[in-house]
Amino acid sequence: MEITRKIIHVDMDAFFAQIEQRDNPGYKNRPLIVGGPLNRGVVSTASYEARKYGVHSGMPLSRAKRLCPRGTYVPVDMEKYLGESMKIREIFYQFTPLVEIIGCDEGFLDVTGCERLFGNVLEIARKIKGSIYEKTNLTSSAGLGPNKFLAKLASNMGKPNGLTVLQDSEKVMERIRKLPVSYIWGVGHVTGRELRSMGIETIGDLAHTPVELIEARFGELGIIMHQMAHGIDNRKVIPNREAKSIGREITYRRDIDDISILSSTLLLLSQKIARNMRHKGCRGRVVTLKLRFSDFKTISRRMTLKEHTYGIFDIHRSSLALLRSVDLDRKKIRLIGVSVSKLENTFGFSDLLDSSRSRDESLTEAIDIISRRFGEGKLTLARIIERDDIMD
Ligand code: TTP
Ligand code: MG
Repeated sequence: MEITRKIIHVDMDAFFAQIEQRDNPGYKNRPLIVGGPLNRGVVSTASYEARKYGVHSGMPLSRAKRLCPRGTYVPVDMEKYLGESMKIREIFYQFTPLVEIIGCDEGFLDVTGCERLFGNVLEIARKIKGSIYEKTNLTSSAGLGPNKFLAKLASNMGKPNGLTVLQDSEKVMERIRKLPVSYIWGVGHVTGRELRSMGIETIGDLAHTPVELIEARFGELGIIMHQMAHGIDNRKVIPNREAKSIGREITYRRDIDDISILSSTLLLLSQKIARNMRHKGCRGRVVTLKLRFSDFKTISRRMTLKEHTYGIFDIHRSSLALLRSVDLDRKKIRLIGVSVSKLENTFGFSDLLDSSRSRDESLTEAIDIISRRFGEGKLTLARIIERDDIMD
């Protein structure tokens, strides 16, 4: 019998804004907008008081000022937020090593089996929230669920300062079916609009639509979305601290000797790895290329870079150089893989600290944002071709 997992998701409330409100009593209970120089004129976040005016993260500051002219506007003070972020992380690790940190203010904890040590899951979540408040004077929201999707949905539902449980599978569907479909992971503006054009407005609508219809329209992602609408999500909590390397590999449907296809594949793999590294908040310094030939002989080649990176083109350039160093004469390739190791944790801040970011990394971020907005697979680098030759 499979054990039901116990996952807790914790996310700080209006993180940057709450810190500023804590440190400046005059900002308390007032619309406060944090953004500015470092973030090139966009809102980083807004206090819940400011959100009532329609102000949200990512919005141009000029627009925020029109919506909320009487709000207080303060610049980003990353150093300060980083310090608070570290304290929160340390608290997570007091409960379990199975912590997956996302960005600067949230994390998943797999506390399956921790009950004997710390009390039941609800008790653990309360303790985490309590410790965070005690150490930082900041409120957070926690969600409990049998998987990552439901845990994150739960923490979102209770914001701010909430503690929401979506553990009992019989009651879960009742609680989530009326929520807009945008609450499903991976459903952004474009997918949301397409779903609505199919008459699917809520999670319940999606759950009741035959999976074949969703798959026909959205492919693999459709199947995953449909499962989530049923409260199913099999992704594991992947502890950041344990990741030694991040890699991807691809087996071709037919063996390949065309260098341009191999190079394009490396670019595709580099894109996926770069995105994964960015999400995990880490950079790496060693790039390894793995090749399996048609006779199943497998080799690997590695190189150390001058600096740590999560940039697509750094990874691509290095893996391509490694490929060129291999004698491919009359050989065909069956499998190609790239991995990046010697990882260092940037604690998810590399995307926020402009000064620590190389141009390649900025490009990685831009591609990442665009891909998310337009949907995975729809928009990809022009040089990623021959997708039909590729089998994951
Ligand atoms: P979030 O957790 O997405 O937002 P939040 O903590 O401000 O508010 P919520 O209560 O809804 O969780 O992001 C955490 C911090 O990351 C946020 O305070 C500021 C920063 N951030 C940006 O700088 N730009 C962005 O586009 C987003 C979404 C967040
Ligand atoms: Mg938050």
